[in-house]
Formats: sequence, C-alpha cells, structure tokens
Amino acid sequence: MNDKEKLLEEVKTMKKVASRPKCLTDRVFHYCPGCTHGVVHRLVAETIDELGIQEKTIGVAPVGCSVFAYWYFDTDFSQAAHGRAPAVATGIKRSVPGSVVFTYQGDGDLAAIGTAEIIHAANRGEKITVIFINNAIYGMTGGQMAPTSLINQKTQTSPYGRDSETMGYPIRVSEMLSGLEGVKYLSRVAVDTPANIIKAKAAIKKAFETQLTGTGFSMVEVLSICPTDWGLNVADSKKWLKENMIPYYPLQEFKAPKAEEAKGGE
Ligand SMILES: Cc1ncc(C[n+]2csc(CCOP(=O)(O)OP(=O)(O)O)c2C)c(N)n1
Repeated sequence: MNDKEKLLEEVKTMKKVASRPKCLTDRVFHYCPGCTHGVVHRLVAETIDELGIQEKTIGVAPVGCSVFAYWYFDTDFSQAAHGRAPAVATGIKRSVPGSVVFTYQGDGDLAAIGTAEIIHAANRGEKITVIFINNAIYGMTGGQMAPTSLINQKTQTSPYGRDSETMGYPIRVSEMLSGLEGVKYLSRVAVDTPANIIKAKAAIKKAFETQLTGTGFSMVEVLSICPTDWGLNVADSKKWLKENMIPYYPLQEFKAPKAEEAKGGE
C-alpha cells in the first residue's frame, strides 16, 4: 500500500465531525476571497437543516453581492428588486400558508433604497426573518458609501472619509427598529471570529424559531467584512471590524420573544 492508499484507508476510519449542510447546493460560491457572505449562508443553511424546514422555506434574494443567493440554497427562492425583499417576503408569507420565509439583504439594499420596506414590514410585525448583512459599504457596485459606513471611512464616494456634516451619520438600523412593537426578535452579531460565528448561529436559529412560533418579525444584523472594497487583507479586515465597527455597532440581543407571545406554530 502506498502513502496515498494508506491515507485513504485512514480517512475511512475517521469520525465525520462536520459536513456541508443539506440545504446548501454543491455550487462553489462566487464571493471574493475572505468575504463572509459564505459563512452566513452556511449558518442559515445549518439552521434550516436543524429545524427540519427545508421543504417549506422560501428565501428572498436581494440585489447586491448576494444577488445569486438562490444558487446556493437548496430551498425555494424568489428574487426581489433592490431593497424590496421585505415587501416580496410579505406577499409570499401571507399567500403560502405554512411557509417559512426569510430575506437576505445587504446594508445598501436594506438601509438605503429599502429603508421604507424594512421599517414597515417590521412595524406590521410580518412573520418573516431578515438576515441583514452590514459590511459598511456597497460591495457589488464597487465600494460606494452605504448608510452604515462609519465616520471618516474612505469609500469610492467619500474619498476623504465620511463627513457627518455633509453625509450624515451611520444609521444604527437595529437600534432604530428595536422600538417597533411588531419586532419580536432582534440581535446584532458578527462573523469575525470563531466565537462570534457560534453566537451568530445561535441568533439566526432564534430568529427562525421566532417565526416558527408565529410571534412576529425577526431580524439578525450580521457585522461582516468586505476585504475587496475595504482595500484590506482578511486579517486586517477582521481587525478593522473589531476596532471600528463593534464600538459603533455593539453586539447585543435587543429583543427576544416571551413564551406567552407565541401564537402557536405556522
Ligand atoms: C433600483 C436599483 N438601484 C441601484 C442599483 C445598483 N446597486 C446594485 S447592488 C447595490 C448596492 C449593494 O450593496 P449592499 O446592499 O450593501 O450589498 P453588498 O453588495 O455589499 O453585499 C446597488 C446600489 C440597482 N441594482 N437597482
């Protein structure tokens, strides 16, 4: 037996500790190296697997780097125009009884062009789950300033840094939505370290569980990195997230439903 054959034999005796989630397709992600969209896709897919809801889940893809989210999730999917995912999700949820509906949206999509849609869907208490990717920039279109870009952050449209005088302040979307009655689960997490990724998974699961109990609107804001448009390598991007984003966007669970709020299944 040569070394390769020996290795193959050894592999057969190993215990499998991790595998690709069932509801992720085999397609290779098109994301840039180091981008964390893939990490968050995996966390959502693991959640769907663990809750056993693959057959009734319908995702709504945004416009942004994750525009092709429907390539990767082996669930039903729809595509919304830029920012309109919460409105499309509302329609699907209300017209397909028993469905579990989630949107996956970037900060340009959700917090700029889609501000009205997210506020009103949240305020109506739509029983949908929103996965909100905050990478503080417009990724897909080449790095323009987003509503969530930080003060002094250099982007293609704020080359000298974001100036609050002319460009306003970064919007804390979760804080803004947390005051709305219809919002029942709301959390901000990050995917910069293994420990934070584990916490992010727990939050995503709670958000889907909130929908499954018919309680109301649920959202997880995920602080993410964009090495390409930030112009940093992956290690420095994670450092930038930790040192700049987390102080302005503190990680926390804003709202969690009380047991008595459950309206009894989907
Ligand atoms: C109606 C409309 N306006 C503008 C655009 C251009 N556009 C496409 S993606 C995008 C921003 C995406 O940024 P974000 O939502 O933060 O997602 P990311 O690419 O960073 O994941 C914009 C402005 C569009 N496609 N449609």
